Amino acid sequence: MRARMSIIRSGFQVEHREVLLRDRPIQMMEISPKGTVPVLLLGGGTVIEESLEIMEHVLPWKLSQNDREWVTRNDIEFKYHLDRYKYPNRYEGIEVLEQRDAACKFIESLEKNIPNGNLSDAIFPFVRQFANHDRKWFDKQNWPNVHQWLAVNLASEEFSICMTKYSQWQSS
Ligand SMILES: N[C@@H](CCC(=O)N[C@@H](CS)C(=O)NCC(=O)O)C(=O)O
Repeated sequence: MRARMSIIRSGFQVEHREVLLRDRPIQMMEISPKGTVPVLLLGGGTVIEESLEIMEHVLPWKLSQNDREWVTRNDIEFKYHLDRYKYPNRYEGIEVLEQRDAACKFIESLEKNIPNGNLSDAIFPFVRQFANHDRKWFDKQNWPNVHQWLAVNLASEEFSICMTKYSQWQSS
């Protein structure tokens, strides 16, 4: 999502190949055996396999050190608890509400430091997942800044382009 957002914002030209993770094409596994998306293959043959690095490659400016620290906290701490909150059965000994409480620590930090610009793009897709998992509960929390920030991002034209559904790429 964050890679798509940065491609949309920058106008970086790509040949988009939509991949189904349950049916990964051999062409993808050859250039990126780790098998996760997104993957960006550059003209010179360089492969970029991390969404944040794709973002940094396609945007004409770099994220600041402070932005990178927020992204790291999102990707390591928040995503850890988000995955366990959403999919407790995939892990051993998970107490869902403990995971939700732990994830809230990150949301509470965001509430005091609402991200903007590209940092927002890197983080809001994860907060959207957290919100959607139990939207009624999320909407009742006292996070006015986060609620407004999320609503603005979800209503953006870039996000609606980002959500366009594509059919699976087929090699010809
Ligand atoms: N650190 C990677 C994580 C990528 C990632 O986990 N992508 C998910 C989809 S959003 C995936 O490909 N999962 C498939 C799998 O892990 O088998 C990044 O941000 O680029």
